Amino acid sequence: MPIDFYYSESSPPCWLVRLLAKSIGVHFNLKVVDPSDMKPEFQKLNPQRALPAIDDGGFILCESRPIMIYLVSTYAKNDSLYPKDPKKKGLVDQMLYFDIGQLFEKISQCYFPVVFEESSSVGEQDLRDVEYSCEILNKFLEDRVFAAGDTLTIADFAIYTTICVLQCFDFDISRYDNAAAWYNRCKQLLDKFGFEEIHAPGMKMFTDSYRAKLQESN
Ligand SMILES: N[C@@H](CCC(=O)N[C@@H](CS)C(=O)NCC(=O)O)C(=O)O
Repeated sequence: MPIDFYYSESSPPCWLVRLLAKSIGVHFNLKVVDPSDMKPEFQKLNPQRALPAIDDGGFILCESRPIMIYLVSTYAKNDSLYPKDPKKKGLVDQMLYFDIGQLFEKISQCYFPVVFEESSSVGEQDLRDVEYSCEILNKFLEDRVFAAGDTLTIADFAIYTTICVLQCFDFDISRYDNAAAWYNRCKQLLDKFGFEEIHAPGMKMFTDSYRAKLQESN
């Protein structure tokens, strides 16, 4: 039975789950939810009122990263994307937490008020926080091919999507050499699973909204 996937095109956490699902051959029954008009039926599924969420034969799961872990653990042919080995798994978890708690957090604090709210410029300190987060990512990637070591894992799907979001805001990632090289490696490997369909529409929306707001203020 296909898994119901509740999502919005404008939601980066939804992008990374869809990309991961495609890469392991999991088919989703797509259910569009408007984030600004969540119906009571959806709120029953997720009291946090946030996307994405899945319904796998009555098993409801929310939060993009745990959804990725569940999908790989249940449906992937092997554990390479989320290793069972405690040390390898620990490193993947570390990078997932770094992404959600630091990198994506600082990017959203800096730019989402411009994209989604009334702000028409980014704060200096907020931008410095994004740059600092990118410096940390760059250090993590110093001796690594992928986010958590030598092989592709779900941490790459998450952080790649976060950096895609950052690309919407004219942020120059090439200043961070390890991160830039890793981003290009991921792009080559991951985009074939559906970048045009999954990431591109939301990225265009972010880019257009950001540039329009900045222009308004000039
Ligand atoms: N940590 C959550 C974040 C989920 C989240 O914030 N989703 C946003 C869309 S990007 C949402 O549904 N917002 C609805 C709202 O704020 O009402 C995850 O990764 O799944």
